[in-house]
Order: sequence, then C-alpha cells, then structure tokens
Amino acid sequence: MLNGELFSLHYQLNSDIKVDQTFPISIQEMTCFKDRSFQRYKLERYFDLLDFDNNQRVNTKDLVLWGERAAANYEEAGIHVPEEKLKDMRKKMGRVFNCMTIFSWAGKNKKRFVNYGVTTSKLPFFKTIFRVLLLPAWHALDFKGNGELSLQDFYFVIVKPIGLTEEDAKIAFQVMDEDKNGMLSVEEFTQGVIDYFSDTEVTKHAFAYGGIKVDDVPEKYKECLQKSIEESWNDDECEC
Ligand SMILES: [Ca+2]
Ligand SMILES: [Ca+2]
Repeated sequence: MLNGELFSLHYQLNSDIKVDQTFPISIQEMTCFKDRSFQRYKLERYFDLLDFDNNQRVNTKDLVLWGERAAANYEEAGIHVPEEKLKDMRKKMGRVFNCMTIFSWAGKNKKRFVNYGVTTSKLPFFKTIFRVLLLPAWHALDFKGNGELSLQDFYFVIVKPIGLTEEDAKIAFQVMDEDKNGMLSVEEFTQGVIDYFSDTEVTKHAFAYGGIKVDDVPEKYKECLQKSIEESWNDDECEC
C-alpha cells in the first residue's frame, strides 16, 4: 500500500455508515522529506527584496524603510501621512520584525533567514502565530485607516517600496483578492503572505509578491510555474 504515491484508508465508523476516504498524503509528507527547494527559492527572493540597503542582512532598518517608502508614495500622490502615523509605523514595524526574527537574529544573513523560515514553517500553529504577528504590520501600513487596500494602496504600500512594478502589483492583487471585490482585506493579505512563506509546491500565492520568472526557479518547478502563469494563476494542483 505504501508505494510512494497516494494511499487510501477504508474504514467503517459503525455498521450503518461506511466511509471511503482518500488521504492525499504522500510518503514524502509523512516522513517530512518534502522537497523545499521552491520554498527556499521564495524565501531567498524575499530576503533580496527586503534587503533595501543591500548589506546582505535584513533588520528593523529595512522594515522601517519599507514603511517610510510607502508613506512617501502617498505623499507623492498628494495624500498626506501625518507624523503620528509615521511614528506609530516605525514603532510597530520594529516590534513586528523583532518578534518575527528573534531580534534580527534570523536576518543576519540570507542562509540563516531561509533556514529559519523553512524550520519555523514546519512548526505546529505556524500559520496562526504568523497571522497574529502580521496584524500590527498591516495596521502600521494602513495609512489611510480603511482596514482594506485598493489596488493603488497595495501598490503604494506593499509593492512599490520593495522595488516591484505596477504589473507585479496587479498580479499579486489578482491572486490574493479571493472574493474578487477589488479590495484586499486583512484576511486575504495575511493568507497570501503566509502561503508565500510556507507553501512548498507552486500555488497561486507564489505570486503574492508579484511575478516570478520561470527561469529563476528550481528545474523541477519550472513546468508547474509556467502552467500556473498560462492559466492565470489558478490554484489547481500541479504534479511537480
Ligand atoms: Ca539590509
Ligand atoms: Ca477582496
């Protein structure tokens, strides 16, 4: 039965109800030997995007700079960001980063950052904890105080500050706007970010930080990624 593919478990709850359930668990998943090369690629890419000052480490400075760039984008568009909001952002972004990286320990270099990301993503309750930690960052960057982001807000706040384009913003927004109402809720945003960090296979949230070049990803995932792009980033499973 354990042949490296899927296996089925047939069991009977009682004499009247028969359940035939297929568990989509591969041997790799059961034994924790998942191929994490695509997840590692995404984490390395994120590290490079976040290392604003290009000093091969990420720390609170980078994160605060993210918020300051976001505020500057609003100012440039004629939308004033009050000084209190900026102060609040600096405080919250610093705290968020310290919590997420054990006071910048995990951001000391790319290798450590990636290993830390992979290891923590395997922990129980990772998604719940990550979601809780992301909330203050969301509020810190919600300069307009709307509680949700339009495509333009998303571009100003998340995408442009990390050096990506409007096209990247459209791609990322499309894959994260789950209910297609043209606005990004905190739930949609946090789910996209969490999946970007933790999914080991190609899912639509691999594009949560914009377009990914097929040439850049590990060989095994190129075909899946190409398929996902051609099919407008749907989330159907793809055998890699
Ligand atoms: Ca840096
Ligand atoms: Ca939405």
